[in-house]
Amino acid sequence: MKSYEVNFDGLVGPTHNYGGLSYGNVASQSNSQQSSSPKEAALQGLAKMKALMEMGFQQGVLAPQERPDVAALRRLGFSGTDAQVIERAAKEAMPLLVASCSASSMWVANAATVSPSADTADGRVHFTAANLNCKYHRSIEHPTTSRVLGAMFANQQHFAHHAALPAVAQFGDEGAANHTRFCCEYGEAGVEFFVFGRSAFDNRYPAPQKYPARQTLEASQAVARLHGLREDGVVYAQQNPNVIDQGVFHNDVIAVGNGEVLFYHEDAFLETEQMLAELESKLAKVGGKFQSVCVPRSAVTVDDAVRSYLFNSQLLSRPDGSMLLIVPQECQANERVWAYLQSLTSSGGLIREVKVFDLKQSMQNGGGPACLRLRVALNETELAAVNSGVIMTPPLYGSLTAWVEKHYRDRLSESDLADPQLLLECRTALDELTQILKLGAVYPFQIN
Ligand code: SUG
Repeated sequence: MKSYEVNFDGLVGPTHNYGGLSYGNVASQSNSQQSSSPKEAALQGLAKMKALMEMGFQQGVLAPQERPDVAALRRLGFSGTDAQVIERAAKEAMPLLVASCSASSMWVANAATVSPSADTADGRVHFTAANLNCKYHRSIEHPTTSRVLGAMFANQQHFAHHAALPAVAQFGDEGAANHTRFCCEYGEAGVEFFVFGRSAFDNRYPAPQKYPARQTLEASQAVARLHGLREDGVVYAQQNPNVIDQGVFHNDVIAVGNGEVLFYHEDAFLETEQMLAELESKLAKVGGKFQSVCVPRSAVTVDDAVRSYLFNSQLLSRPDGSMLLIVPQECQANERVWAYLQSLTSSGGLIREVKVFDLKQSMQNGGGPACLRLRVALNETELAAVNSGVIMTPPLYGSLTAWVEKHYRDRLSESDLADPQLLLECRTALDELTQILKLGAVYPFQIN
């Protein structure tokens, strides 16, 4: 049976702004308080989805969330009408209003961890929504994420959904941003590669000194258990704590994998040799030949990687078996990174082509091409069971761009977040969106 990797991209929400909310994420910190363009951000994301669809890849879309999250503000003690809740939060605790307005759900690589049916004990595709417990503004995403994923992958014969792990730092889980899968064909059993930043219960694993390690070993192990993965089908590796301290807040800022290939930076992991050997032997057991492409620090420094987001690229398989790398334009702007990419594609290896995209609005908050997509490997039968409303087509692209043009503001700055009108605009837009994407009622304002 045919199988595919379907990329579901997060649609940028109408409140996209630069809140400076993510300590440890260099771009988020350095662009704090700048004014944003939600409209441009959403159109940039849609342009990437359209381009991939036109290149022949399976492309889907994942809906944004209701923001400001008034219910979250109410849980923090703000009361009155929705407008009063927003006004009071703006007056008394602006950082909490800013957090409740973040459009961070656009980075859907963090929405969930997904295991394809060929890897799981019950033969279904498993999803575990990420608790995103490290940052308050992200920790409020998972209830709606679960409802949206449930509406997209509703068929229980093929899809199994797990609630987010316990909401404590010991089970800090950032979803697919620290998860990669190696395989021969997407529909065949593969090896799932979980990268963690620290252990919550075992102090033999070193932790970073400066910035938080968001993903714990124990969270990754829990996800593997929930999904019913074989021991032989899982490899765990620790991220190098020194690179976390240099701004590599997720593994997908320093490594990306696809098919039988891992593309990574020399400094990305601890115990790299052992890890590569385990990946090679486990992939061999399912008939695969593991290949790794290591980018040496002499060619590209960790700082270059953090600034350019070279590794936050999408590594995609072309029909002839070669691979294509989708990179943000910041890679072209960095001389060393661009020179490296030229040498990589002309070296005769598997990665033959690089395509550049302008995702500046998202990049300024630390979200590159790979952050914006959730990969779901599906066979033909499973793909047919996905809610067809979320699969990208030329007419859907047309409807979504018209919807963005109609509802989104050109500019947004911090003071605009205090305007209760923004909530009404967001709800009006999302109500229409759930009809366009055929999602049914998924948002708090549609349910309560
Ligand atoms: O969690 N930025 C996100 C970026 C997530 C990128 N995802 C992956 N690497 N997979 C984060 O740090 C910034 C929001 C702000 O500051 O307004 C933010 O949440």
